[in-house]
Amino acid sequence: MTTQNCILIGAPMDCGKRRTGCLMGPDAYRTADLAGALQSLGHKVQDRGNVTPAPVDPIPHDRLHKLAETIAWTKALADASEAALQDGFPIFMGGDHALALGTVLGATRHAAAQDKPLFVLWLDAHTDYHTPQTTDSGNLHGTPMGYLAGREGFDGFPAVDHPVPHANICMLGLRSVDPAERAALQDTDVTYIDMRAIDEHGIAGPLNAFLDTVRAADGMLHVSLDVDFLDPSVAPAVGTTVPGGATVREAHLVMEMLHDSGLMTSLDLVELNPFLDERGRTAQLMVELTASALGRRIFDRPTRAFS
Ligand code: Z70
Ligand code: MN
Ligand code: MN
Ligand code: MN
Repeated sequence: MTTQNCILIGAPMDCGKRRTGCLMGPDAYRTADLAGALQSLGHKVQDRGNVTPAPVDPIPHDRLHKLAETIAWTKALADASEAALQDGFPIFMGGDHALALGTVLGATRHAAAQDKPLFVLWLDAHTDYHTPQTTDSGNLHGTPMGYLAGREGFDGFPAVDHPVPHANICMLGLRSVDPAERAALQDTDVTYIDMRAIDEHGIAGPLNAFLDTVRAADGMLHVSLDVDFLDPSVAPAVGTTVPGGATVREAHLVMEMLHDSGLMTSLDLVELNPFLDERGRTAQLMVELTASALGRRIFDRPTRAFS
């Protein structure tokens, strides 16, 4: 890959769900030396520090958890994202998945200004396709895909002037989908590659088909990597563990394919809860996956064909 101007942005957002700890994520990535891993691949790396949202008066709500805080983060992160995309390749060190409300909103603005279509690859056990009305948990980290696709009901949030078309969204790794999300997604042309599809077809074929559509449209590609995409046996540091996740090898393959495609333009690392980690292993794995996405490979030339 060409040398990237990697821009690390800390997003210690912890209000998207009730269990706290994701606010320590950016420090864990810095401790695991994400910057050094990218520099060793020849990239320029700039750490812009952490985003700080504007102070808010809490909005009491009978169902939604920390609505005002989430809105303030969304605004601040959208601005940081849009600005960073003008300067290089942003990597958002979360923070819970509600941060994608803002990071992807910024990407929709940047892509619109460039007159390019935006695509989103959602690597997650969950679809995160709720609206504030459909969520049972009241946890807004379960809503960013709904918001970004232009679903109604996000009162108080910034307007999504350029929603991501459903056909431009690929969700990979799904194995925990709430009934309301399932019903709403059923009639869209979102590409979903659930664990059954991965078991039947492998991960490479379906992902390549999506990347082909991004390439054909000359699109920008935002990738949002939730720790719970991975199997909890290899990535325990997450509040919502769901068995049956991606293996280390599947996850590296996805990242290597993203690198080789040359299509990825921004990346979220979300839901790492260092309080739940075992000797930093999840943070370390996330750093290694990011390195694969930025060009680390086992050998520089492909293995000779066996047939
Ligand atoms: C569930 C909800 C969720 C992430 C859990 C879970 C959502 N659908 N998202 N972990 N990243 O509460 O809405
Ligand atoms: Mn998620
Ligand atoms: Mn516009
Ligand atoms: Mn998830």
